[in-house]
Amino acid sequence: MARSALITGITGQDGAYLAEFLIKKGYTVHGIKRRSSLLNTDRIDHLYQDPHVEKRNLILHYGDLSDSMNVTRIIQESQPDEIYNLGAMSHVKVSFDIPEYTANTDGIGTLRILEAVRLLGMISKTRIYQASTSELYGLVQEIPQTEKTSFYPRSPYAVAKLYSYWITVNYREAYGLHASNGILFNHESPIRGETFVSRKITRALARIALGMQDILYMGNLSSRRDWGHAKDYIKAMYLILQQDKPDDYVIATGISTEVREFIRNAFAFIGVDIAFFGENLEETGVMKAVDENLFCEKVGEAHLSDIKNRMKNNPVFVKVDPVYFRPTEVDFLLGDSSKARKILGWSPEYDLDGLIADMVTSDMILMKKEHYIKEGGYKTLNYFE
Ligand code: NAP
Ligand code: G4F
Repeated sequence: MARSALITGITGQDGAYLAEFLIKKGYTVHGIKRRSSLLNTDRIDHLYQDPHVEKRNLILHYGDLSDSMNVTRIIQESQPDEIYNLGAMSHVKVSFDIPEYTANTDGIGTLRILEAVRLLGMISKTRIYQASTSELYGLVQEIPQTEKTSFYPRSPYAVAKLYSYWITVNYREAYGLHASNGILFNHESPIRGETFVSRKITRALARIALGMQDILYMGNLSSRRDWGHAKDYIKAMYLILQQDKPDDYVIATGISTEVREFIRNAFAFIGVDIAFFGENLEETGVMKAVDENLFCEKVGEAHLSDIKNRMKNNPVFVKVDPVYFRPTEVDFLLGDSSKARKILGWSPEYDLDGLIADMVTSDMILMKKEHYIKEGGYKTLNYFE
């Protein structure tokens, strides 16, 4: 019989990639989606099947991690072999604005799943993956961070995730549940939420190159992250649940990069050389030169004269706005995923340049479509040849 999985957070970045991956492996995938006033299934629409198809491999249930009865009923009805608990209010900065909601969803939500599996008598049937995070390391106590590094969370989000981490470990030890934590470092993709820093940069880059935006306002340019590609990271989630023994694993690339450097590398991909001047709130990013051939290849010849004029007359395109600062920041993350590489046989296929290329290429296509609609058609630009 086909294996079945339940994914909370299926409408999010990781949920969408994981659902596609598991369906390709022959799984029947159940997903929890929240009711919202607008459709929120963009990322999984390509996987959708008519409810009248006899044997569907993707089944969506309305639900919410804050609702115990709902969570319990969905687990009972779907009888999953594997649960991937990816649902969360996942934005660190926003968690300072809605700390109680974040604790309820990202902390107690995990307990609701574990307890449902226990009370439904599914301990020997169902394996659980908990989406833990490098944010747990916060004010880092060791470099690089491993499974043994002490945690020091620095946001309501991270504190809620700390509860989830330990309650997962506790249910494993107390009741023998096959429950594991993946301690995943930052991972991004073309379908990353638009307010996370990587996507904010690649989206703004495309808009600036097309003349649709002047300034990219940023927060802390000096923080460093260990960035990977979500497509690689969801494979690790799957591998973790295929192990005979449940355990906790760090998933990371082992390379840490400054936000400032991410911006520089992204602009280099379209042939624009940039530099940063000034300090703190006065820091600015400035366009210095353009590789015309590369710019024409990645953006289009139609926009070359505009970017050259922009560079001559008004080269500042990054400014700092303190509204994006966090009350307590995580300055530096660098993961050591030796254990996962050895035991799971996992390693990432994408490096940072590959990730940036994927994201910028995708946002360039999306923004060209927006620009095309705004400009009223093909009159001047042949975008889709
Ligand atoms: P994401 O794109 O923000 O997706 C979060 C998902 O959770 C969405 O489907 C969202 O639904 C759902 N959700 C939010 N609140 C919920 C609630 N109360 N009940 C049920 N579902 C709810 O996040 P992601 O980047 O895919 O990350 C997946 C998981 O990994 C999250 O738990 C995140 O905290 C964790 N994580 C992420 C990273 C990373 O770098 N991406 C690293 C480590 C850990 P809507 O679509 O309706 O909003
Ligand atoms: O992209 P971010 O918002 O990601 P953050 O805070 O690292 O959290 C993400 O990764 C975690 C794993 O470590 C996940 F658990 C979590 O769910 C989420 O997916 O910010 C990255 C860095 C921060 O230091 C932030 O202060 O970029 C800095 N930054 C600078 N300017 C900015 C901005 N972040 C955002 N979102 N927007 C800015 O304008």
